[in-house]
Amino acid sequence: MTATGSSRRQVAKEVKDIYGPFWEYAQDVLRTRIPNLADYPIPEGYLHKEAMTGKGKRQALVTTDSYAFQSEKLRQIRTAHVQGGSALQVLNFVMFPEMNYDLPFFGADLVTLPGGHLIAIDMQPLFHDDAYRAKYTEPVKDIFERNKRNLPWGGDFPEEAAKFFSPSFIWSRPSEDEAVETHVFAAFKDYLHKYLDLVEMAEPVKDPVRLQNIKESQLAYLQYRAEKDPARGMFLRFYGEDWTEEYIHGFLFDLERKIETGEYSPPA
Ligand code: DBV
Repeated sequence: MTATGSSRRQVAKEVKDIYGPFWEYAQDVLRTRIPNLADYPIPEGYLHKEAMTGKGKRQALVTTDSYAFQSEKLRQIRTAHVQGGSALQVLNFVMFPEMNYDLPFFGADLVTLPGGHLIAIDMQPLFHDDAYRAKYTEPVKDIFERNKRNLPWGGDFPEEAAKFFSPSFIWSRPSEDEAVETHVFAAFKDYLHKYLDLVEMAEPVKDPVRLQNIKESQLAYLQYRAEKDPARGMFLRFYGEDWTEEYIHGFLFDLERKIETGEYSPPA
């Protein structure tokens, strides 16, 4: 059911779009720092989605907007921006490297719920050996040390997900909006620029064994995230099962599907 003009305008006026400035900033940086940045196809019906949720005073419009780009070294750069009033704001921004690079994934999961904010920002490693850590975790150490001072560790964390995060993982649950607008935004900018530095320096991998290892590690990450997406429950409530499963497997974590359909074959 689509909201009438007046109630949509009324809802929008009352609610702060806390992560809009993050995505505005990121788009500017992507456009200025990535050569030949191109649009990435977003499936029909997934660019913008909305639904009314809740009853009476708690009724709210929940919109989900999707954005996606691609470049020579980044197979998919995509964002889901969910806005559901003051009780729910989400920016999930992930960059997936091409399979002939051993680059980590850039992952930012910025979530605002009634109970407060949940922040996960990381360069998620493909491998956990010393050589890989020296290449992709060491360079992040300084910005990690600097930003974690203002963003204390977020506590409880799904054990099974730990292998997908690096030692420089920013995981925090700030309670004040002000901390998000200042400290989280600062960390977001630092990690975005550092990641694009690593992308700029990355050389294509030629060794067939290493290429196979990269493929297996990328697919393991994508499969985990598609299977255990913490937002699945939320999307199911708002938009139903068909839309949700297609959004997760056909856009948010689409590698397996793209390989199956032959739309993507790892660069030789
Ligand atoms: N998380 C996503 C996508 C989202 C999203 C695509 C577009 O991967 C939102 C939406 N994350 C989201 C929401 C919550 C979380 C929680 C709405 C809150 C769920 C709730 O409490 O109801 C990092 N995101 C989390 C959590 C972690 C992450 C650790 C808390 C634990 C949890 O609820 O599972 N990033 C996220 C994650 C991995 C990752 C789980 C796993 C590898 O890379």
